[in-house]
Order: sequence, then structure tokens, then C-alpha cells
Amino acid sequence: MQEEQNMITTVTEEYNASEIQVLEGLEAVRKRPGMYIGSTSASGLHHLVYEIVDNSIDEALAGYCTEISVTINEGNTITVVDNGRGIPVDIQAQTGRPALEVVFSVLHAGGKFGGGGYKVSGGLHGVGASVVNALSEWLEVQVHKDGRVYEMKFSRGHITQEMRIVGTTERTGTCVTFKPDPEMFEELEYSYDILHTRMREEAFLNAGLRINIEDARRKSEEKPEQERRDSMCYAGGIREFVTWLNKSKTALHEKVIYMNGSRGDSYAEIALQYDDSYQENILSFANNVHTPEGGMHETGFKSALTRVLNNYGVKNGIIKNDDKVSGEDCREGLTCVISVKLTNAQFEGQTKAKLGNSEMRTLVDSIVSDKLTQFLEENPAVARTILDKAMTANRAREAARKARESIRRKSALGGAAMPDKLRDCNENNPELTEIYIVEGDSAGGSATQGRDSRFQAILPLWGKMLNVEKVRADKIYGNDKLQPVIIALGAGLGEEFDVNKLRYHKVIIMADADVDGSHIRTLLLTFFFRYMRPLIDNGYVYAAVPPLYKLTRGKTTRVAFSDEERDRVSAEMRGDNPNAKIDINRFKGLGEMNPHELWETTMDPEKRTLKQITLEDAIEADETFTILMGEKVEPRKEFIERNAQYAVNLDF
Ligand code: TTJ
Repeated sequence: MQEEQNMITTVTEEYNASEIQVLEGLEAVRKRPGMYIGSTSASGLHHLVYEIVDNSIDEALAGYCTEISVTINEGNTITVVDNGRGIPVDIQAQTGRPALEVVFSVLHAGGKFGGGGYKVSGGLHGVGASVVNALSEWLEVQVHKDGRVYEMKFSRGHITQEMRIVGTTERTGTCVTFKPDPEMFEELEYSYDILHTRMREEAFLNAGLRINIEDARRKSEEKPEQERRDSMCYAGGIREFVTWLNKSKTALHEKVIYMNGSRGDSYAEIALQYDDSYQENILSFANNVHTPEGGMHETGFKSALTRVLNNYGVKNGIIKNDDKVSGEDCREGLTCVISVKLTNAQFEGQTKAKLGNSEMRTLVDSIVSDKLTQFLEENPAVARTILDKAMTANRAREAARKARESIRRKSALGGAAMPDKLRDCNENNPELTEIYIVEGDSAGGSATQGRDSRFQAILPLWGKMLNVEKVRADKIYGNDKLQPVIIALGAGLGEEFDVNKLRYHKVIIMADADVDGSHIRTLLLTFFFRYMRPLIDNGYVYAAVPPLYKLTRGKTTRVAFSDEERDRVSAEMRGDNPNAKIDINRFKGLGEMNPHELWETTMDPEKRTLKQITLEDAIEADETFTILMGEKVEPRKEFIERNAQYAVNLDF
């Protein structure tokens, strides 16, 4: 085999060495698709679209393309159309082939025709149209150029129709349609939402470029009327990106702060705005590629931000010299988009999602140093707001550290420091133990009497819960409702949370099946999600599922967990005696159940149902929470209206 290949290469070399290289190249792509597009699952499938669209975006960056349209066709094929100059069709001297053919046949050929602008390199991006071609069952391209329409077709990278003229035209541009090869991909169905999200990002990152996206697949029977089509164009670019990210938050200053600058071939822009939350939200991009692991551009931004704020504060007598704010303090409640464009981007890190070019650190640092300083000097009121925010964050962090230390000291003293309300179990091995966090003292009492104290611990919570969204970390540590939870679980909090110290591997939230119960559940899940995330990731959090109805006939009682079950059980209890009197009572709360009933229906591992809480549940709770508890009235109103039937007695 080896010899045969060598022989063919040798023989053909005289005629057309590049053709052999082409075929070998495309064969390599089909042998190891993951090397070129990351995976052959849904992510790789969507990556094909980004690869094609990247070419049109390059044309836009070069200043020749203003509109790109992406269509998901019936059968999950994709069409990308732009109004650029059109891929060149002339015969290349080196290869003797039309440039169009080369673009779709030669690996990494895309960049050669990039026509200026900033070429992406490294990572999985910019591998070019030939990779998409190699991984497509078929691909067709039409180029409108010089009054003519040129067309060429391929199958799995091989030419099935040489380039030919198929008509005349008055416009210019490129249109590519491809069908991902079922032999290569496990997943073949495109997600409108995934493509829409990415295209929206591209539109934000390329100010003024219009990107249209449409789902032209036949609509399913269930949701036929849903029109899926968006047209996105943001004259304000990343400024509008920040506004969009902050749409349900309360900004601390009206205008997004925007800075940009360049050095040589490199360009960087930064947009930011502070809001009244405590989260830090920095999104960074290099050549329009998201860099979730950060890198040099982010590093440059962070160090300049901290330095500029401290310098300004000290200079204007707002910060005392020995009271400087930390980087984290400066980023509390900050939403920021950093976008850099450069030649030879180096993507590093585990997932190639971190920018390695150190010249980007210096560039971003110097832009922020100059422009942000200037902005603060020209806008002293905004400067004051931002510095106040950072100084409050600083004090809170200090208080949190102290509170954390006091908790640590208490738990270091051992079991004696367990909360008064905790009814602990006898077993010590966390793999065998469970803790019920119970809403209300009376339900707590029933649970304590009904439990199996060998392995079940009970911790009652009562009263209105803390609104986690509105408070900062220091309040959480010191909070009298949450502190018992933190101490009972024994694994700490936040960055210091250590799942190995967890005292129970089942953390079961037991709340009433009513609105208040769901309120408590939402609060606890939000708290776990934000401050004890590994608890959820490891699947240690559960919701108890208490029954809704109690049915009594004479001395027999049974329970039901739903209306359907109630009707079925009632029919069963009635049996052949249609006149039998069945009492049906709705449990108003856990507190109404006696200890035995609670054990039988909700706590006995042999009989109970537990709902394991997934990350999705927690995220949903967190979002519900943000909307319901956040400061903004509009999203809250909308949410309550949308969920009117569930939310009738919410009173926060
Ligand atoms: C390169 O410089 C000469 C004029 O044309 C430039 C170019 O290549 N433009 C261009 C390529 N516009 N659009 C593309 C393109 C569009 C799609 C959808 C797919 C591909 C592979 C390229």
C-alpha cells in the first residue's frame, strides 16, 4: 500500500503534484474530522456554518460586504449568501486552476483570498471552506461577478461539476449551499437558537454589518405558526452588545463607556458598563472568536482597570493610599466586552479558548490607561459612582473574610459547633447520610419524630428567606437562616467550598407543594447554585415530593401525589361499593401530616419519591430568581403575567 501510494505520487508529480496534495488533504480531513472542526457532534455540525460565514465576514472586514444571510433549508442543508465582491474565478498561475476551485479544495486556502482585514489563525477557526467541502455530502457555490454567474459543485470534496458560467447578473457576491455528510456527523439537525446566538454575536462584533438568519425548514405539527427569522444590524457594535447584555439589569450610569485604539496591524476595542448587581461579566473575543478562558487581552484590561481606578481615586482624595481597592472590587457589577483583531492570533489552553499574544496585553492596557483615565476626568459623577461601588465591594469583601474566618473557627471546634436547630443523625459516613432541610418549625417537628435517626438529619428553616440576589457575600456568611445550612453541610462556601468535607451526600429540600414552598425551593437552589455549585454538579441535591391528597375510607387511608392519582385511588378504594364514602382531604402543608404519615409518604427510602436536582433546574431557579427579585420592574411584570396561573400569591 505504502509503495503503491509512493508510485502514484511519483508518476503524477510530473503532471500535477498539487492535485494529489489536494486529494490527500481532503482525505485527511475525512479521516480525522475532529482535528479540523473539534468534533462530529452538534458542535462540529454548527462549526461548519461558522467556517463558511467567516469568509463573508472577512470580506466585510475588508470593507466590501454589508450583508450576510444564513438559511437553514428543509433537510438541514445550509445556505450562506453575501454581497461581497465574490470569490475570484480567474485561473491561478501556480495551479492552473480557477481560484474558486482552490478555495474549496486546498486546506487553509481561504486566507490567501482574504483581501486584507485580519486573518484568523490557530484554534479551530479559519480552517477554511475546503474543510466544510470535504465534510459535505454535497456543496454548491455560485459567484456573482463581472456580470456573470459562475457555478461549481462538489461531493465529499471531489469536483462533480467543473466551474462554468450559468447566467448573467447585475450584482456581486457569493452563495454557498452545503449538506453535512451523514457519514461524518452523528448529529445532523441544526439548531436555530445556536446559530442565531452566534450570528447575533457576529453582528455585535462587526458594527454596521447586517446578518439575516432564517429557519426555512417545514414547521412541525406541534408548533406550526412560529416564524423563525431574525435580521440583526448594530451600528453601535459592542456598545450595543453591552446594552443588550444589561437589558434586565439596572445600570449605574446611563452611557456605555467605549474605548478603542490600534497599533500596527492590531486593533482593540472595549465597551463597559457598571450595574447594581455583584456579578462580574467579561466577554472577550479575538478575531470575533469567543475566548471564554480569557488570555492576554483580558489580562491587559483587568490590570489597567484596577490601576486606573486606584490612581484616579487617590489623586482625587476618594481613596486613601493604604486603602486601595482590589481587581475583584473593581469588577463587581461590571459588564464588559473586549474585542481584539490581530494577525496570527495564538489560541492556547485546554480548549484553545485563550489568547496567547502578549502584544494584546500591552495594547489593551495602554488603551484603557489613556482613555479610561480621560473618561473619568471628564465625567466626575460617573467616576464617583464607580469608585463608590468598588469601595463598598472592598469593605464587603473584608467583612466576608472575617465572617468566613469566624465560621471556620467555629467548625474547627468540631461537632459542638453544629446549629441548635439541627437534629443530626448517628451515622458519620456522608455516603450513607441525608439531611432534610424542612420549611417551618412544625413540619420540622414531624420530620424529626418521623425520621430514621440512624441516617437522617433534620434542619428546619423558618420565616422569610433571605433574598440572595440583593445581598452581597458578607450578608450570606452572616445570615441567620443560611448560616445553619452552611455549618450543617460542613463544606464551606464559595471558592472555598470543599465537597470532600460535605457531611451528607443527600441534601433534600422538603417544602410544601404550594407557592410558598416553591419560593423556599427557588431560594435554596439559587443559593446552592451560586455558592455551593459542586453540590449540584455532583447530584447531591434533591427535592422531596410530598403527597397532595389524603383519602380515607373508614379505617383505611391512602395518599395521592396528583389529581389523576387521587381519582384512580379513590376509585380503587371504592371498589365494588359505589356508595362507599371516601373522604378526600387536600394536605395544606407538610405540617398537617403526622410524623408517621410523613415518614410513610415522603421520607421512607423504600417508598418515597425524590426528585434529583439537575444543573438545568438550578439555572432555571436562578433565572426565575433574578427576574422575580431583581430591581427591574418590567421583566418581573412580564414574568408574572406569563406565569400568572402559578404566581397568584407571590408577594415579594
Ligand atoms: C477576495 O479578494 C478579491 C475579491 O473577493 C474576495 C473574496 O474572496 N471575497 C469573498 C469570499 N466574499 N465572500 C466570500 C465567501 C463567501 C462564502 C459564503 C463562502 C466562501 C468560501 C467565501
